[in-house]
Amino acid sequence: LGQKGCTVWLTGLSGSGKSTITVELEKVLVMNSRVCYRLDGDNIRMGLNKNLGFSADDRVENIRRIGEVAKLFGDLGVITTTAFISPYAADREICRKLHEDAKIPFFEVLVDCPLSVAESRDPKGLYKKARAGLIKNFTGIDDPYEAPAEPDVTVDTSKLSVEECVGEIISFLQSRDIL
Ligand code: GGZ
Repeated sequence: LGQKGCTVWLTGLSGSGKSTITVELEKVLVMNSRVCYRLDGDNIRMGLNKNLGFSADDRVENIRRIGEVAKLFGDLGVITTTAFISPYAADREICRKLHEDAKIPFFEVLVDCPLSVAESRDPKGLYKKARAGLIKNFTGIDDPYEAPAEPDVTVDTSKLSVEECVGEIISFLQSRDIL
């Protein structure tokens, strides 16, 4: 493609706003004539990873495969955005290392918001089910979320609009000469 690829890796709780942000971020990237691809539950957990659930082992494998796919796209010159909870810090570090070894920039974006806010959004009613014990190992309820200690970008979706969050990420990418 003659363009430099990179991976913009969003991490955050269910309902934090990762997917919404990547959809809008992608529009801005496309307007800037960049080739990009969005990885999210709809195209990964329904396809490549449809044999995986939400046990600790399955989440590790989910993230590992997503990291490998993002790296391949990056090799091709694509800006890949990912919207997965990716709750475990060690797995995100493995993905970062994978990219670094392949000389593809990897940026971690913490999509931050208090659990109470994510839970009040509850678009699919999953938090309610998790509180009722109908879903086990739900991130933030009875499964851990390990926020990155040093994210490249942090956007707080309880304070910023979607446009403002996207603006923060775009400014960051400009500061790194990606855009
Ligand atoms: C967390 C779960 C669970 C459990 C189903 N824990 O709001 P959603 O619905 O669309 O986002 C959540 C999505 C999380 O999938 P990821 O691939 O991002 O997770 S991970 O990175 O941890 O592998 C939620 C739904 O799947 N979901 N059960 N137990 N989220």
